[in-house]
Amino acid sequence: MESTSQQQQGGSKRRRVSDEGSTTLLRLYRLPVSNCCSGVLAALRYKGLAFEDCEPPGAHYSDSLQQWRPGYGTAQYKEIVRMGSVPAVVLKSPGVGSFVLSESATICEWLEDRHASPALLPPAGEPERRARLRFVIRHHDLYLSPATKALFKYCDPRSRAGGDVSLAAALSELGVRLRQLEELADEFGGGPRGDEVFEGRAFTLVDCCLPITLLLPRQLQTTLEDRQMELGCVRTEGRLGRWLATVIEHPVLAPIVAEWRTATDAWISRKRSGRDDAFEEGWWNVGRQPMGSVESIPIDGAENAELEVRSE
Ligand SMILES: N[C@@H](CCC(=O)N[C@@H](CS)C(=O)NCC(=O)O)C(=O)O
Repeated sequence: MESTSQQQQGGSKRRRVSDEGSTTLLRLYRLPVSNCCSGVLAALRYKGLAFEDCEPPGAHYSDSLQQWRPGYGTAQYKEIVRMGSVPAVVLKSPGVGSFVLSESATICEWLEDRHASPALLPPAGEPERRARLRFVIRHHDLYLSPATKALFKYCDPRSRAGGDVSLAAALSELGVRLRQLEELADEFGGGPRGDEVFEGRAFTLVDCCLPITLLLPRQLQTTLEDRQMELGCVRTEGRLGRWLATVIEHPVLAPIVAEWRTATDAWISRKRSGRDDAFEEGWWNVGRQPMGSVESIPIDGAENAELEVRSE
């Protein structure tokens, strides 16, 4: 973003992509309950980029579901974002027009290409190191996240009535994917930063994109506790569990985790009620915090010196 200006204030880097009246505007469409949105949000905040923090337009009352629904998947939102999913970004530059992108991993990699510093991937000169991390994110997007989200419907007691064969299969699939991730996390062990960051060497896109998904099964546990939920939870004693417990305290992630917990707890209790009318207008904004301003984020360039030095 050529028009981006950088400010040094109190030792923190703050960069504006969007200023009132300025040339370039970055908008993020997201919802606080969405695990897929958290990675993009974390990457934007880590890089200190300001953006317009928006919900997808098109919220409505669904006659068929008999509940209020947020804007994703609607025709109105699809006019802006073809896939209809969140997260999505829109970059508006005069003379260039709108650039629209969805799919969280693609957005994160685009941010990395546009705003190389502070870096969230190893430099291009280390292709295998980059590829290993991107594999972890691909594993999350293709396998872990869908397996986790498959549990959502069982929060509603109406979905659990009449036998749990499909829930057992869903938990088993999630268990397989989690054990694969635990093995991957072990392979990354032994680096200079220990279990503080997934790679063991630097804070990367994996630290941005995975934590919320990994917190989800525990959050759902109250609902499904009598149903072998342990199978679908990260083991606290392993490297993956130690990393997860540490990384969610990172100043970039902590507010995102807090917002997500509030939103998700509220969503789960609605779902557990088994009542469609519990999903009243605006439920998807419970707990929502304005995240687009970067004023309060301590971005310490030295923190990721390992990536910064190498990318120069
Ligand atoms: N692989 C996608 C998944 C996005 C996704 O499934 N988002 C959900 C919310 S968590 C959504 O927008 N669902 C509604 C839809 O796709 O119509 C990504 O990482 O961006």
